[in-house]
Amino acid sequence: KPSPPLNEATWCPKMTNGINNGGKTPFLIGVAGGTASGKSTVCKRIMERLGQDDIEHSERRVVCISQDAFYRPLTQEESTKALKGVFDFDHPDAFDKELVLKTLHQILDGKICNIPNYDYVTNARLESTTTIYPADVVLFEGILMFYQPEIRELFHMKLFVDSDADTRLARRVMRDTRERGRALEVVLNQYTNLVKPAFEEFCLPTKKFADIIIPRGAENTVAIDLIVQHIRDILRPRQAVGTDVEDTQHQHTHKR
Ligand code: UZR
Ligand code: MG
Repeated sequence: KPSPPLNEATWCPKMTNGINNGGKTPFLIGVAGGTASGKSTVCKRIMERLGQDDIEHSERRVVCISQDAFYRPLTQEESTKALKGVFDFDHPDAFDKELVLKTLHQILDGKICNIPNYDYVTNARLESTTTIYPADVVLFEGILMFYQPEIRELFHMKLFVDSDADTRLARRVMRDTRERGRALEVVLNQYTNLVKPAFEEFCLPTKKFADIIIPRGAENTVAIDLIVQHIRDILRPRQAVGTDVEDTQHQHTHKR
């Protein structure tokens, strides 16, 4: 096997002791885009294509985390507003930025970490948490993933899912009324008064930070295939074209 250049981090097979040894780091992919643009679905497709969706969490080499888990706890007053649909969940301040940063650093250090579980019905964190095990590739998706420079600069690859606003609104209405038990009027008011203006002010301007913009979201299988192929190439050690990669596929090199 060729040895990696000294100034590059090398990733080894999955570690089970919860601690990374020697500065090895997973490949971190940020996925941003407006509400209901298809961020979660794009991540799911990438996971599927890399054969990671139907295996035990602790065994996964690719994991996906949502920014939803990082909504900060609300005060009593904010919580009352949230129940009326007038709290701004699309503003950067709605998120626990410190926890996002801490989690990303733990992931980059190859450590096991626990993240909150969020309940959209009560707009609050649940008692339970989710354990994130060290993996080779970590996808982190959310509307404002590229807003804060400190967070943005940690990603090795940045994707922006760019679906039409009317498509997003249609999906958002379906999701909020069916899955989150909200009244149509509340959903539409919230969209017009809070979601749309915040998208334009905070999310859309971060599109320029993306390495890849994916039009039409999860429907765009060509883009998803290209990204999956790129991830495979990055994770594969450098070698002559056409050689067998089966036994070396668990060793990766990439720049940090
Ligand atoms: P995605 N959101 C809720 O509806 N309720 C909450 O408790 C927390 C967040 C919404 C939020 C944002 N806006 O538009 C959306 N509101 O979740 C982001 N109101 O999630 O990217 O999956 O659409
Ligand atoms: Mg989502």
